Amino acid sequence: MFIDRAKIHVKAGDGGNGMSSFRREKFVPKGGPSGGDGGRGGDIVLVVDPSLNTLIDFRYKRKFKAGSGENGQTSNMFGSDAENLYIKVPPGTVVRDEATGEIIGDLTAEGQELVAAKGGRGGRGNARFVTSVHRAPTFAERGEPGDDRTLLLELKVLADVGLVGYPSVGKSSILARVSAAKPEIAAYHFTTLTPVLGVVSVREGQSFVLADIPGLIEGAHEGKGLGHDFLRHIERTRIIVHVLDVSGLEGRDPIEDYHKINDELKLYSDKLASRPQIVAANKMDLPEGRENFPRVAEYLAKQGREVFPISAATGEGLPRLLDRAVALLAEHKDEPAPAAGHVVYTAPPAAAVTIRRDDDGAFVVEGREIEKIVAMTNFENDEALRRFQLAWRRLGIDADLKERGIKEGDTVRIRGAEFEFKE
Ligand SMILES: Nc1nc2c(ncn2[C@@H]2O[C@H](COP(=O)(O)OP(=O)(O)OP(=O)(O)O)[C@@H](O)[C@H]2O)c(=O)[nH]1
Ligand SMILES: [Mg+2]
Repeated sequence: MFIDRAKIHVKAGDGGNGMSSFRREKFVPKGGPSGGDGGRGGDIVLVVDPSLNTLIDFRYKRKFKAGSGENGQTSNMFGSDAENLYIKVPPGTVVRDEATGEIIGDLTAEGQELVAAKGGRGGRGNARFVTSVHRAPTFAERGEPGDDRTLLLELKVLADVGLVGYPSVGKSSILARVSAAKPEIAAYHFTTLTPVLGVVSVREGQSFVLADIPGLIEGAHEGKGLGHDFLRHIERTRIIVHVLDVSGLEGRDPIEDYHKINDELKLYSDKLASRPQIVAANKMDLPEGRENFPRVAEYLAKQGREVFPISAATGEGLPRLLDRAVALLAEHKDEPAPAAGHVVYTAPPAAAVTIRRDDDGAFVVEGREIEKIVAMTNFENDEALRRFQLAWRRLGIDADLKERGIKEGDTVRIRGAEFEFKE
């Protein structure tokens, strides 16, 4: 089966905790602070593997977690960094952050990488907090939590040339004729339910990827037939070969078909409508095809459209069509533009702190920065606690809480931790 959408959950590694320790050496009465930093948590990195062509693996494995950094140690030893976790995806994978709906990556080229979730940095050990006035700090930071998010993956076929047209006009028959692909071919509509790719070798060293795209019908742009799903795929082809059943075997007029399909492309997006397009007038082996062809050809010529009479059944006319496709591809080398090589996802700016009440009356404080600070603070240490209070004041949370009517002794919750409010 061809799976072209998947939802996965990724959790980057947490940073290791910083260490709080003091040197103990022979003959040195009082050693200085020597706690090392924690190591960095592993990133979650998506990487393009051209040997894949579906997202099917994500049906079975949907959760990914990178390792945490090692904790810092005594004697100024740093914890080691965790390894990144690489997840292989097929070329043509578009990555969205579920929470914001924003596209965070468009992975097209072999080896292209996207850091989809950043590992947390290691907490600093107490040796890092020495200042001229504070020679023996006893506190250390905890590691920063790694990013945690749900990603929506969507595979859009990447092909040089797309076969577009009504059902049963012979798109799959063409692909089967000119490549080694073996799409299903049958007289009923919507035989092809998912795109099929084939490599077409025209002459020595000249080849391109041809996509057989499921048939379109009127109303496709609003979801009729197989609709949107496949218009999406056409978006990623550089050239469109519009296939018409010129024999009118099914009682439709090929000229009307031509307009209806182009209207659908246009209604879906102007970009699709303006993509280079040539017409393949198929089923020329049938007498009705030969009869209709002059009229259709004349009409399309007036529209400024190149048209090629072909028969997928006999192979007639196909070499000329393919030669023209190769020439057009050479003219339109760099569309659609490939995405940048390496993209690092940056989290949205720390949203302002929000405060809400829990059912039991407790005040719940939410916000990326304060939650991070809570996670990195060791509350058992007085000095760490004092630093926390400074950050708390800097973020102006006290004032907000008072505005919401907080009183001495009320409960405040942040990221699972509970505090008692004191003036
Ligand atoms: N006589 C004749 N029949 C053809 C030709 N090309 C395709 N057909 C027949 O037309 C029917 C539909 O062909 P397909 O290739 O499955 O059509 P399709 O466009 O892929 O159709 P969908 O996948 O349903 O969108 C089949 O019965 C084919 O054998 C041709 O050149 N000549
Ligand atoms: Mg087909």
